[in-house]
Amino acid sequence: MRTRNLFLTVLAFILTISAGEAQTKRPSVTLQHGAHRIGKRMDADMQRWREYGLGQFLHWGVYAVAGGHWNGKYYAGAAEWIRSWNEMPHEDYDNLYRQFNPTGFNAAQWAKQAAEMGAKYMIITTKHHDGFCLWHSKYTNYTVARTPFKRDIVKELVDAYTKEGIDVYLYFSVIDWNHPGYRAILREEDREVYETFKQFTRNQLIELLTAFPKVKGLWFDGTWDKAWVEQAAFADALESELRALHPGLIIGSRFRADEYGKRHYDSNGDLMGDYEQGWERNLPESFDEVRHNDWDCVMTVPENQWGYHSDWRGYVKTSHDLINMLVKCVSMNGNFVLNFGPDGKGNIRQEETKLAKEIGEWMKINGEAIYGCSHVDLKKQDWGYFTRKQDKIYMTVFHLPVNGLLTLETPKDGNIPSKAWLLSDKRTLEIISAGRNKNNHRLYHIALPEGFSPGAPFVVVLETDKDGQNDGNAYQPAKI
Ligand code: FHN
Repeated sequence: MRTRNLFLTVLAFILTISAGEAQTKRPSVTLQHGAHRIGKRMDADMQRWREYGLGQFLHWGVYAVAGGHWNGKYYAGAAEWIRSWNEMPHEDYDNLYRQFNPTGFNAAQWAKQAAEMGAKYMIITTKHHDGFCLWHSKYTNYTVARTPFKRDIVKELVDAYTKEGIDVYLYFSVIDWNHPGYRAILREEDREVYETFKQFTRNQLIELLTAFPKVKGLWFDGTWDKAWVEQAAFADALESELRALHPGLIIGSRFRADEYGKRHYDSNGDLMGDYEQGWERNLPESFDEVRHNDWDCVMTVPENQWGYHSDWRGYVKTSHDLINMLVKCVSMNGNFVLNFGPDGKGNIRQEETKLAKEIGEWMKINGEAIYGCSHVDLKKQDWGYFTRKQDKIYMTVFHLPVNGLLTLETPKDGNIPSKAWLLSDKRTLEIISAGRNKNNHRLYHIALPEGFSPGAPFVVVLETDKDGQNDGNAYQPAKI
């Protein structure tokens, strides 16, 4: 009897332990159309993507002709959505292409401006939700070929940006308000016509990759409709087909859902696609939020305008705001993609040109702290952000402390700073050892030159030394 009791106790103990383990384990659902890789994609193409730091987004289409107004009325939504506004009859919108004649368009000039801003990649809206194609698609008549302008804009942009050394990615909206088979929700009677839409989508994607073999990836949008989310098997097969057609192709997490309708992260919590594509006009607050994945953040200059709106209202970001976001992204292993919405004549608006110039000037001096840089496992400080490249740590400062001291904290066995200087003019900065905190982390102050007040974000470079064990400091707990 005692043996039996002992056996039951041991069994209960084992069951308790296993139940506890099961609770902490990741969910494990058998998926056919979930993530096909766990963890980061590590090939050379993806490494190149990871090192971009800064990109440019271009939203351009026939909506730029309307510029956020119709019949003298102001549209408060995002300009590229104006077709969905009650004040704009669909028929009017669908005829806008007849007025699309951007004679000021000069792809080489746009590419030069982007290069001077410091962008390493560009994403162009080949087709937004309205279905209008900026390339000569043979699968629809609703393309630039039928406008007075006629020229293949995607081709000109791919050539010009590639020539400037900027990698090109193609934005493609799965939502297509112009295709007769497009549906947001599928009723039984729509299934047949929706098949034509699926084939059309596949044809266009294959067409794009075949026509523009130099592009590096596809940037999908408009994939949230229930009708599309239900196409897990089709979209998964299509993604594989596109990858096979275009080796090295980079696709983010916004293309397809798994068979349970989960988007971006599958039902097991694994990222679907090569990087997380969920940060739009919004940045993660902490590194934990990005779960160690690659990711990008796409950002508008005003609050929410992607396509050209002639009348920006509300707060318009400054170059310092945007540089802050850029550095914050890179400090958490993300790329920052700044949007431009050229007007209906093919001109980039003055406000955007000014920002591009200011960002470019900053990047010329400080780009070393951005390109090829990644997250640093150091406690975030109030003055700004850390980034790292090989043996160098960069401190990009946005908030200058009144005492002129930039504090940093290194873990118990971490490297210690051995040399610090200003990136802009190489002036050496004093490193003051400031003891340890209650976690036994070492504290240091980097002393800025007397009266230093650059009026713009600036970068301090740090070299570190592993041999910091005998700095003579030890934390002495206070008696309280
Ligand atoms: O609806 C679009 C919007 O117009 C714009 O293209 C952005 C860019 O990421 N994407 C969609 C909203 O998520």
